[in-house]
Amino acid sequence: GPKTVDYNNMPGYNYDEAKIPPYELLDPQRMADGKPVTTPQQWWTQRRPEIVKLFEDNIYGRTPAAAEQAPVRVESVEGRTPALDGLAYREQVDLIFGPAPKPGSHTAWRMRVLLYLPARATGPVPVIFGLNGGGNQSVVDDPGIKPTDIWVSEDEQAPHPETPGADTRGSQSTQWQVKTVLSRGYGLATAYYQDLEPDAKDQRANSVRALFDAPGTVSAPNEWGAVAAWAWGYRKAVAYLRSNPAVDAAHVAVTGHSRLGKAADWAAATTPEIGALLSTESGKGGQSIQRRELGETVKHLAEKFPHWMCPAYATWINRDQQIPADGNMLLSLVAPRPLYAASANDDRWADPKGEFLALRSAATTYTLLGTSALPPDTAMPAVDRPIGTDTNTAYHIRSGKHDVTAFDWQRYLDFLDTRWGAPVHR
Ligand code: GTR
Repeated sequence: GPKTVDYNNMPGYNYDEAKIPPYELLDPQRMADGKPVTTPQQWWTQRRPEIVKLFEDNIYGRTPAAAEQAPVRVESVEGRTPALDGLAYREQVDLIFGPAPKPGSHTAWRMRVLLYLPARATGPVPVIFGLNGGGNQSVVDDPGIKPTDIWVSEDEQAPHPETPGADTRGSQSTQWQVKTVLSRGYGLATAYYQDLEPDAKDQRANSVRALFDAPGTVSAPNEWGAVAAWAWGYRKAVAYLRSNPAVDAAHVAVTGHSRLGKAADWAAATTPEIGALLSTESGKGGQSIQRRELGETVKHLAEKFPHWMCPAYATWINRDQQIPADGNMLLSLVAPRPLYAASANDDRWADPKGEFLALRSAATTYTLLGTSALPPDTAMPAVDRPIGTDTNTAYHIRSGKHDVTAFDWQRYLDFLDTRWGAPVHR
């Protein structure tokens, strides 16, 4: 069977704060030429584009213009249908990206979006969108969900598509808290991440990436990887949601956990239409500080998941302290939009302190842009004590393991209530 890996006790990795090799935290407010950023105008026109390019060239790769401009066909799978014992309406659509599926490729070039809207809504509602890792049917036990095939593999190798079994219905309902979200007046939308790209190396042919190949882009140092493809999926889903009259287009938030947190982070960083980011334990290669050598390393990410990042990412193996684009810069790209970064205490692999330091550093950009943020001298909070929730930069470290829980969701919803105003419903 599949071997279990205990990421919090990996031999050969550092988990000791005292043993972190010296590093310098990158400064979101200092240009590559050393000049300080002092005005919002400088941020928007110079420093921000510079940071985006650093991420394109070193971390996630560049999403081809053809992919950004690609027309998406929306095909209804199910129109508005009462669901969840009167709590919600359910809608399901396919976003079609390409022509007919390639014979034998098992991919359909489409992403199936499941949308729940609160039945008590009196008008367009704020919606939270996140890619899921278990198939749409896993987020809540609802026999009306029409899942796509899920890609299954042992040890993340050679996956094949399989129709999800009945036992997977609602199997991730704790991680998604669909009913809580709906009862608080928010809509919840999700799609299966492997609709976009199967999460294993050498699956490029089955990825949406294969739809947008152009001469010179494949295997270029800055070729986009799977995380960028998933982020692109976030962007396309959000564009669809914002076109849906039941959705309050100014208030669409995204969320993601772990590897999908990395995708949500990059999506929010590069998509101004995304109204808020709720980032759960996206760790190294996401909201954590890669320069801090604690827990996961560049080497692990680049070698275990060679399909996630751009080819140039591997050039930073064993040079974590020199990586030119880091989690604090990633989160700074979300400014001035509401941002909640969440860690878990028993998630040493992701380096919770690094996640906190990244959020705190990103907060300086919020301040530059004139919006409320955590002060730079803020200390790491105690476990289960959210901070910054009355500003646009919130953080907590929850007790427990690498996961998404009811605690995380309740804090996210409280935060959105404060930032956007609680949704009005009957
Ligand atoms: C791990 C990986 C982490 C994180 C995690 C997850 O194997 O090392 O970076 O992405 O998977 O997605 O749960």
